[in-house]
Amino acid sequence: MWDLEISKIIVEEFTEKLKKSLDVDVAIVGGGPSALAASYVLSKNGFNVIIFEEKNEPGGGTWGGGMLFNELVVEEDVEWFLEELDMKYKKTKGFISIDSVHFASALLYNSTKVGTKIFNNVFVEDVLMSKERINGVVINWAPVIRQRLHVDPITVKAKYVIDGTGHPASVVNMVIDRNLSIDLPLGKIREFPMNAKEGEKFVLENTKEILPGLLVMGMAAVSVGGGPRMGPIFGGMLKSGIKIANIIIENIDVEVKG
Ligand code: 48F
Repeated sequence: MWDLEISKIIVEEFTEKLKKSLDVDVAIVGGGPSALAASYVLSKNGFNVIIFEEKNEPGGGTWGGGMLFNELVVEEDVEWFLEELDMKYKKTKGFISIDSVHFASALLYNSTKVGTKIFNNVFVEDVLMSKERINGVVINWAPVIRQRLHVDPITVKAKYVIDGTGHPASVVNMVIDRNLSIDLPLGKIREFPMNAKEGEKFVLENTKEILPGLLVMGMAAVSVGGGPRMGPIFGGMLKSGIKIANIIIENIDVEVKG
């Protein structure tokens, strides 16, 4: 009976995928452009990478371009990355312009093609931590959280957790809520008004490991560092993801205990 077979395939394959994802090298929270760039580089280099995205559609703030004009801009120095991902784009006025739907889908396609597993509709509600470091994340179905159902989560162990949650820097906020002191330059998570040129520089400078096992990238790095937002220019997001991937590639030999 087809209907039964179809259901069995879905349940068995998903279970298999989730089982393999319970103990990983890198868990990324949020499925925006920085996450997709980071996961592409990490997976391509043989790391076991998962992304948890609370929405049905991963891609974060890419799909709508600027004010729903579905076109976005990157700097010319990321052209090599667009080429590597086989994207179509146009050089204009010293920048590169790309259809935002094409950009989002190319990132998603390439990241998953090299092995990243994306779990959509999954909300990261907490972190796993020992005295020494952040050891993973605590997950639940996003609809469970939205409906405020009284259902316990499950945990995922990871050598590194990356906060790729964009403007709210949700993971860093969770850690602060747990009373762990993080050295925030402004003493709190804060973003400044739009300034594309400064913001693009700032995001890269503030992309780093902020606690053992916890790294920040993309807009989360800007909010944590206290810098200006930059709107619909996305080169900094790609470069931030690539930078965080390279930081991890150079340090991955950590032993995760607990
Ligand atoms: O905000 P977002 O696109 O992250 P990003 O990679 O890129 C920022 C740009 O889109 C844009 C910008 C560029 O100039 O300013 O804003 O920093 O994507 C973040 C994703 O994280 C998800 C959220 O739904 C979004 O898709 N997210 C946030 N908190 C959680 C989460 C959570 N606790 N669990 C799972 N997903």
